Amino acid sequence: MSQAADGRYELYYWPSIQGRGEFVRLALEDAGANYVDVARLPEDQGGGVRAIMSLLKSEELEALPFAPPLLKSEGRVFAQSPLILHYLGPRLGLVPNDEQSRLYAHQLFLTVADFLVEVHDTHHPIGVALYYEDQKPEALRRSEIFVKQRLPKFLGYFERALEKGGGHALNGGFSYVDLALFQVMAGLGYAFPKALARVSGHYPRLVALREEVAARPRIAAYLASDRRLPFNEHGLFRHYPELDLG
Ligand SMILES: N[C@@H](CCC(=O)N[C@@H](CS)C(=O)NCC(=O)O)C(=O)O
Repeated sequence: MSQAADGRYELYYWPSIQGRGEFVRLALEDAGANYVDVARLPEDQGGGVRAIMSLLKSEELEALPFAPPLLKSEGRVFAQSPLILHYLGPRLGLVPNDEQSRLYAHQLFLTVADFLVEVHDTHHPIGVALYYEDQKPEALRRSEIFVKQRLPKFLGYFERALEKGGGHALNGGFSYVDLALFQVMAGLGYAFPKALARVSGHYPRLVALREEVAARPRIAAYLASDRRLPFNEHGLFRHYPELDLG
């Protein structure tokens, strides 16, 4: 199970949602990397959900993965989106070279990952195995707290990071954290359009970064392509108007 001889990266992620896999897709796309989004291939070409399940259950892996996204590269398979990006960052030229920058990028992305859990909990505060419809009152309570307290706290922190970095997350230049912040803003714009519109005046750097990233040539081409899945009500960022407490 090695990385293909041509140096191709293989991403294994749910084929119908952006989810956490999207943070990896954006990095690979922005770098123009040679990669395959394996589960989006037809099953008869080794793709589909079956490809993910067989990798998750494989007895041959040294590092046991818990959940997708998974990356196969250089003979290794590993999971956890922050770890995948920590690994890919230097290889794709998406983090400055020095150790301090790499550690700070990792710290920032881990904070994005924390935020994603809270975003997810707005629509699934009780359990992932339950339908949203079975936890609506709790989702509403959770979303009130999210919109009033947690959203401004996290966005305020990311805005401060951009201020410190001179418009990007890291002082040394564009990084995978900037791509992640783009995705956070795009996701919030889909899931909580009213709430985001109400507060976005407080976060001019995040708003500007979202536009800057969307205009990067490879990202613009990706967003216009069918490789970019639409947001939907199966992913992390879901639009339920009743939770968008603007
Ligand atoms: N911390 C992990 C979370 C992975 C995760 O929660 N993956 C989701 C999809 S975004 C999943 O398939 N979870 C299955 C499960 O938790 O049972 C990461 O950032 O990669």
